[in-house]
Amino acid sequence: MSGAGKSTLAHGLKERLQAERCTAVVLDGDALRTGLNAGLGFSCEDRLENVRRIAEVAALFKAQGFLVICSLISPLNVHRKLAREIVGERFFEIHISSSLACCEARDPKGLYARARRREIPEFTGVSSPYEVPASPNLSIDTAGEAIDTSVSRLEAFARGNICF
Ligand code: GGZ
Repeated sequence: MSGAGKSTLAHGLKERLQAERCTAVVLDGDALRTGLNAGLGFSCEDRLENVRRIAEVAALFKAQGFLVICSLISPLNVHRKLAREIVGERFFEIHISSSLACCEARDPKGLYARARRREIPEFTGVSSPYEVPASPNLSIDTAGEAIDTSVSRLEAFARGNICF
């Protein structure tokens, strides 16, 4: 969810991998919403289109040998299923599993406060659903550990599952 630490961990992992000469790229949902996905909102349909576009871009990068790290909420099982279908083999789902209470306490951009005041509609975890992944390939609770530790676990996962 928003504030769980997706972007921080994605960029942390990318830096570690690049130090090992692995060509990694981050596709961040929030960042892409300012350009490629500007114009999409947060309805279920728009989120599906957001995920679809990012998965298509990921597939293009993957086909050219990049390790692609996608950091986006993709809140419903149907969103993750679509992404998996588009990307194909070597798709790994990583759940950044911070609780709503923890994300809301962090609230780095003040979005939860605005969502509670109903200034932002369809806010994930507040007024729009989040389905916890049933069987992610890896789960990391960012409330319980330091950023560096989480990045190390991601790096170990990448080393164990992806050749680079
Ligand atoms: C969820 C929202 C919303 C609503 C703006 N719901 O903490 P952030 O700021 O950087 O991450 C959130 C980001 C979510 O975009 P995604 O493309 O990852 O979402 S999805 O995969 O569901 O399509 C948050 C900000 O956008 N944001 N409004 N209503 N997050």
